[in-house]
Amino acid sequence: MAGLRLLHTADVHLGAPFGFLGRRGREQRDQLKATFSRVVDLAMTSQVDALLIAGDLFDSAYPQPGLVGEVVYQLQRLDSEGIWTLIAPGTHDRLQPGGVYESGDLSSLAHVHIFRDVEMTPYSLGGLDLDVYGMAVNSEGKDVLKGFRAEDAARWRVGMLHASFMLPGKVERDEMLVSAESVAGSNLHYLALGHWHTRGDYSQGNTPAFYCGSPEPLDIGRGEEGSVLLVELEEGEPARVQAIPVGHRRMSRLELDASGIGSPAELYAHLRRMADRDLVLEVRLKGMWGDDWAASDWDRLEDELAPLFFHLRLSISPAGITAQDVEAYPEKTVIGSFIRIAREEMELREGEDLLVAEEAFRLGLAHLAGRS
Ligand SMILES: [Mn+2]
Repeated sequence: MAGLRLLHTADVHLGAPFGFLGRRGREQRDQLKATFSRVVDLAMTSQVDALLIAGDLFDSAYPQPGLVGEVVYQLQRLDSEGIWTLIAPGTHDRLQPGGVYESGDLSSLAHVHIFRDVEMTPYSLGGLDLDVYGMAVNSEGKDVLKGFRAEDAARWRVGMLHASFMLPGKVERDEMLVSAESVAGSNLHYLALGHWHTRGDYSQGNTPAFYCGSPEPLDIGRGEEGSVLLVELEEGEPARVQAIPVGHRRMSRLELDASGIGSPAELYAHLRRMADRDLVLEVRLKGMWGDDWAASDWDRLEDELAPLFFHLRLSISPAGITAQDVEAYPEKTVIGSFIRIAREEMELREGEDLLVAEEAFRLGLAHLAGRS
């Protein structure tokens, strides 16, 4: 009996705004399209039977018509080769009246199927002796595979879900959940998961279950490369699941303790060595105490280094202000009192507000230290 080859992707987030990248957001939006095109290339060169997209292909249920046109073009390339594309609407591109999955642009292609039911529903690909089970996101917050068992009718049984994997004590609530127990009892040969943007193996019992991660990084994290999964199923053999890197950029957060670095010149050298025009780097500095650091011109450092990266952001971590640092500047001094007030402010803020407070703190501290 012939085996089955699948390419598994999810969380492409086409059209994502990338506001945190400032003027480079548009370039990263274009990169997502280029990376998706690479995924389609890979589906063709790897001669897969089907491309599985386990949710959040688009960043929104109402993407720009031009973007939908690009995706129709890409899926046409697969369609003309007889390669199937199976799509589960996700949380970002959820099924909505008049939304992208109702307009018909995508589903007019012969080899494209969109799962529109809000419970696991099989779609049979007769020529491949394959049943694919999938669903659109519902918001019941329950284990969506509870009691589910794929029927033995077809030779191959594959599932697609955009859901969080339940980890007792850690992950227990989300719109869609799936439990270890229900995955183990699903009778599927492979479960393609989406929703978490980092690749991971969540196989249970005899059921291989994987998050493929985003093909192109979306958020600043540990600098993982974007990838897709090539899944090969053969009669009587365990599934072969192989990560294939397709991402172009990396996004990384770095915490640096200035006291360990030594001096501003050494900090410059440290960051200079990391220069990479495809790297988004957020550096959080802490422990910059002493005159050397207080007098350094952070804006100039950032301006000097930024062109060597795709995007660079330097910020002072409020967590870096230790009790000891505060001790170094007694409360009755201007700096000491400023640090105490600023720290209280930063504790009350989060997100963009926190970044603004951190910037004010950084400038204020440099200013005061420069005068002392
Ligand atoms: Mn997502």
